[in-house]
Amino acid sequence: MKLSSTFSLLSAATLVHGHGYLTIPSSRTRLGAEAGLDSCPECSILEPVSAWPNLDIAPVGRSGPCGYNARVSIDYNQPRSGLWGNSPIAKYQPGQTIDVQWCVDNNGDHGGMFAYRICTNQTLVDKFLTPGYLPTDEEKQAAEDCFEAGTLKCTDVAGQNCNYSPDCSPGQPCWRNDWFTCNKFEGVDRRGCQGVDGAARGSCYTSIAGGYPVTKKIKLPSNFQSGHTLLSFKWNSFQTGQIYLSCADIAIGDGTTTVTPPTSTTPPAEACTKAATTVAVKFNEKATTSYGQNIKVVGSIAQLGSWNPASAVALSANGYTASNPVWSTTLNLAPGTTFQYKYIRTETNGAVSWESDPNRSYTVPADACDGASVTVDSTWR
Ligand SMILES: [Cu+2]
Repeated sequence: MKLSSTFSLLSAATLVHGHGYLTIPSSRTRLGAEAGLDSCPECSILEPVSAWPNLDIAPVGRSGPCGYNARVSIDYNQPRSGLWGNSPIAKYQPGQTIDVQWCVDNNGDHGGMFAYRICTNQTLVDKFLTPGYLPTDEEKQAAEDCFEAGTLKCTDVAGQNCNYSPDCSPGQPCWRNDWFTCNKFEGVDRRGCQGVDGAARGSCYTSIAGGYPVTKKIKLPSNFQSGHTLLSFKWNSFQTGQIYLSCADIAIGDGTTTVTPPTSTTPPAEACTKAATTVAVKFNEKATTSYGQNIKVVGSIAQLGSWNPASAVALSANGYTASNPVWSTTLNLAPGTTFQYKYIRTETNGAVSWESDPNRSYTVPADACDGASVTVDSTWR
């Protein structure tokens, strides 16, 4: 039986649910399908919502940044032991440009725009990495807001063609090319999202009518590292009031705090004539203080008072000026020592104020040569 194109599109929207999910890197949704748990990986839908023309006004609700599949009752915001969310499935470097791909089903190519996002607030992301823990709707929304703030712009990739949506008009909120766009929804040639790659039907897996891959490049943040974080994918439908979300567990860098070493610790071309037994670690903390206040450093190792403010190491204000209010001290620490620390501010009456969370952390260079020194600069927070 031959249906009019309008009728068949409406059927797709109302009778068949779902139509896109992140495939490269492997999303939790893809892993759910490969494990045989999720019979329709393209069916994680946030609906009904306002998906167009404003791309980021819809509350994310139960779907969260990783998606909820109501058809099979799987919440991808919660790790599942042995299957997803327990460890990164891909490891990248900060600032690396990578290929990403999602898959759109032939029956549900609703056109529209899509984005890839990184949330650099590890505390928010950790809610989605905790075994056995299901994030609350409030935690899902807080993370979603963070992911939206961390949209990886199409325009960040040199040479990538970043167009405006042919289904959006100048002046509308969707008129932006930091997001990626599908082709024209009702285009006669290479239409919709499937037209972006123009690949053959079935080139990627969907359960309903065969999938078409949609491939782009994104540039990961250069100033963020995490041993385990999430890449979230979001597709806003043009045709229907639907948003599709999925996410992948990835690593960016080695997850340690990066501190720029001064030139004196630049790795030597040849081995040291003598390895260091201690390294002079200079702590510079910019903190504007008033008369009677002092800055100290306290941390997890004995040399830093084992977190006891009474045993904290006092910094000197010898280099302090109004334009550069720096407090300093130098400690000789063993190579390879790892510790956490914070600065505190003390008053003459003994009151102590701590810097805000999280704790700072540092590892003394393990392969330092004799006489090496390093400087750790920071600013009161
Ligand atoms: Cu649909």
